[in-house]
Amino acid sequence: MSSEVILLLLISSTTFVASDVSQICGEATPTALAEKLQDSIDRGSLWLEAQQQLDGSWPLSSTKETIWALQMANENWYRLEETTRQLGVKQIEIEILAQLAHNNKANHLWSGRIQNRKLSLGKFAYYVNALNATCHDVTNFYGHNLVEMLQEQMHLFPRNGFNNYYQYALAMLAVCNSGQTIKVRNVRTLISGQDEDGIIGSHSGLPDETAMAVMALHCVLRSVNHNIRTIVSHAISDAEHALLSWQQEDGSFGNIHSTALVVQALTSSTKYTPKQWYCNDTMRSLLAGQDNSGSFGSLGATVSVLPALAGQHFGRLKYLDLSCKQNVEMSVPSRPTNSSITFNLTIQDEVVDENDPITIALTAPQNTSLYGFMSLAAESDQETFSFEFGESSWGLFIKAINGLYINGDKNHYWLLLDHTGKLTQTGMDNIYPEDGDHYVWTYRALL
Ligand code: B12
Repeated sequence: MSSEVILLLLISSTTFVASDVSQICGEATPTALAEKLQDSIDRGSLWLEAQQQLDGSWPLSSTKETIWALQMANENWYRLEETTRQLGVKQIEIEILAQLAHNNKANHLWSGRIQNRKLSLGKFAYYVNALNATCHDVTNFYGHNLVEMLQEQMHLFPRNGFNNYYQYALAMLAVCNSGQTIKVRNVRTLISGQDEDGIIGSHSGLPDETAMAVMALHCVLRSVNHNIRTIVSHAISDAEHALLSWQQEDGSFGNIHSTALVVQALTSSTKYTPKQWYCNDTMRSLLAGQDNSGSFGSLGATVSVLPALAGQHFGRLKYLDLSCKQNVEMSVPSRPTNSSITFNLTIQDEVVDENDPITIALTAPQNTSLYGFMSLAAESDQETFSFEFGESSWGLFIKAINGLYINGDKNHYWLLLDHTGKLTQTGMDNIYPEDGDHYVWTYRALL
């Protein structure tokens, strides 16, 4: 049998049951748009499934996020009981059980330091949400009450590895989505991150944290008592207002990751109708980010976009009809060709600026990623340049350069700037420098 025939058989045997998107932007949703959305969800889901590795996991330790997204975008994804899907879900069970076995005491489960391999509370929240979405009882998961474990640790916010409101909101969503009552003090903590403009948290002017927080607050709204409900409603209203101020001419809310999250947040809004936030345009801007393979540019982006296209949001898990009754290499660091290019990389420390910035000229074949350049430089002269990194669904994340480590307790991080001094939109493995370019790694204290 030819490989094309096998591929065709595989595709036609894979079924998705996407949410009904015919009215995703209300009654004014054009039929043609709804059809495109449907097609896009199917292609994106197929692409995500194609990234699954032989052992059932997804690359970049992203199995939990991917399964959560697939389940959100395709109700009954898990119930369809295809072996590979079952294997993926088993993989998250194994990963979390391995962590629990590693240290049976909840207090020791969490990593205080990003450098070691223990689990951060934010990641733990992802697991709980993914398990929730795939019909597990997270209050009795092989005898462990995962929700209680999460709640016991939430008051430690902010701490290294659990220090932004995006993560805090994820934890609140995990508790809320499992149907448990969220503590008033947790709600207050999230709201305390809101400034007078309605923005929650801060990430270099992106709406991502605010959007995730809005979803968490919507989720808890029904279960909190009357006194705090008014406060939560106000916080949501201000945050949604702030989200709208990010909207661009084309309907997007910044880059595709931010847009996907804001769409999810506004989908949960009871105040703003889809028409008020130009939903048709926004959806079209998301669709424009999909390539022929079905991907939205990366695993992380595809995971955020699919639930948004399906009209779902992370706070809706507990209302989904989940019917619970019943090796692919990701980031290729370089794509070498014959001709070489050279560009400058500056490394500077804004925290202790006694040391002068250093600038090194890096040379590598054309179409080498910034990560590829840096790897070559480190290989050739470790004394001048070295770095360490970790991975996530977005790719590779810098943890140290020339021995200077990020410090979550102090909020000191390495950030990447382009030649105009602006933060780049992606990480080092997704940037392909051109001849004469100039990038800067800067060690900065964030507020
Ligand atoms: C908080 C945050 C940060 C914090 C992370 C530390 C902290 N205080 O927690 C800081 C400010 C340091 C940061 C830095 C950067 N970030 Co950031 N960040 C986020 C945000 C808002 C939430 C991440 C999170 O906590 N997730 C929840 C936890 C549970 O999941 P996690 O896998 O454990 O999360 C970790 C990784 O996401 C990692 N991380 C954060 N940013 C980035 C970026 C890249 C490229 C990688 C590989 C990893 C990574 O740090 C998280 C905490 O440990 C996301 C928004 C989003 N939509 O995901 C953007 C986001 C992931 N960041 C992004 C970007 C572009 C960056 C930078 C490259 C910006 C820059 N030019 O310097 C740098 C990374 C530089 C590096 N060191 O390699 C983009 C990635 C887009 C892409 N296509 O790659 C996102 C999606 C924002 C957006 N809408 O564009 N970020």
